[in-house]
Amino acid sequence: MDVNKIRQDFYVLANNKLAYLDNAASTLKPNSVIEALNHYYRDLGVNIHRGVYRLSYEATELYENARQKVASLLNCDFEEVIFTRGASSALNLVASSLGLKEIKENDEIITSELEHHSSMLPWQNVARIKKAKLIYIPLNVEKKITIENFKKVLSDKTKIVALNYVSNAMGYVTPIKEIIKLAHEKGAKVIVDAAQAVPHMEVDVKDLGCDFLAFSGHKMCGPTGIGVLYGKYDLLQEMDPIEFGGDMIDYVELQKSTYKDAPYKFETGTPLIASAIGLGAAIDYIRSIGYDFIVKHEFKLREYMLSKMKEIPGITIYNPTTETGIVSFNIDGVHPHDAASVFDEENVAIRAGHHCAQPLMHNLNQVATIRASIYFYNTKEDIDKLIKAIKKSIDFFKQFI
Ligand code: C6P
Repeated sequence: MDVNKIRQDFYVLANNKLAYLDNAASTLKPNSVIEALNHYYRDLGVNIHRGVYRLSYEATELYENARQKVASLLNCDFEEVIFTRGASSALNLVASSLGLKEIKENDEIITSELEHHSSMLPWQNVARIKKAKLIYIPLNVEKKITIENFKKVLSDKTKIVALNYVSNAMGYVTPIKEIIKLAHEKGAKVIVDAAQAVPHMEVDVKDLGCDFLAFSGHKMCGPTGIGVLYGKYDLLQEMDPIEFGGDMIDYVELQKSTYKDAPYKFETGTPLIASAIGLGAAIDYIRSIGYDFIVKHEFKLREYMLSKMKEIPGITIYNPTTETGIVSFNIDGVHPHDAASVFDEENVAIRAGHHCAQPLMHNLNQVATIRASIYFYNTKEDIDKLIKAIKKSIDFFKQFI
């Protein structure tokens, strides 16, 4: 794989000197995805499932083909793929439907301080409403989730385990397969937030055995406004919809109605047609690159980035043992937002902030960090620009410290 050739597929990379290192927030979109969106809007532009004419048939086919592409990516059945607005909506759907129905007073829900708010807050809400207990796995000294610590909080009262597969703030990979096995032995259901996993590594839901798994399209070369909830079919069938209206019904009477089977009972109203089609194109694109290449390339760049960073005195790296392409750090004495402004002058895009993981920031004793996150189209030159920007920030701000 020639990364310089890959970069030509991305307008921003082909036409700009930007070192784009904010891929955990959102990735750039290749031309093929933009063309898929254009095709729908330009050549079709109609609604699906309802129209008895060719354009509508064609749009319906593209939309449902995208679902099939997701199913084949995750190794699940077509009916187990629900399109949502993003990972957040997907995670909220499980909590609002299954959570509010099944959780009882004093039941226990396990999550972690390493979660993105979207994996934690829906269960905080369920726990509050149902008077259940939200239990946090103690993080180890590196701030990782370990099996040993998971076992300390797992009990016969555990009904739900809601955890990330890859932490968006630290880049750690949760030992999720083993956790799922242990949770199932207690009869608990496991919801995996895979928003930072699916874009970067092969994820096989049958192999993991998870009950639910969520991710977003825009973090894997797809459009914004599309995400996926995978759920085991039997569980989805038992769950109630959380939105009611068009397209999700079987038969409507004045006082009661029946709904379609999963996944359609969860996709109310005109669905995210263009975005789903765009996600299908993104999956094709990522598969043409291949996860083998993505994993190897990101590993090489991460090692390079960490080795260069470690040579710079005056920076603190919070996750020196990161297992993916995410590195969180701070320049001693410099607010991350100030550093980010200097980086921007150097044409380096990173994220500075709490990364929607405020409890983790409290745990780190920080209000915010600088986060550099890589993807398969990044190069050593991007990392060199980052290192130069870090050195420039240190030079510039030392007069104020
Ligand atoms: N993290 C980040 O910069 P949405 O916003 O619904 O597409 O994805 C939410 C989400 C859920 N889980 C994880 C692990 C995530 O990383 C994200 C999104 C972005 O880290 C935006 S806050």
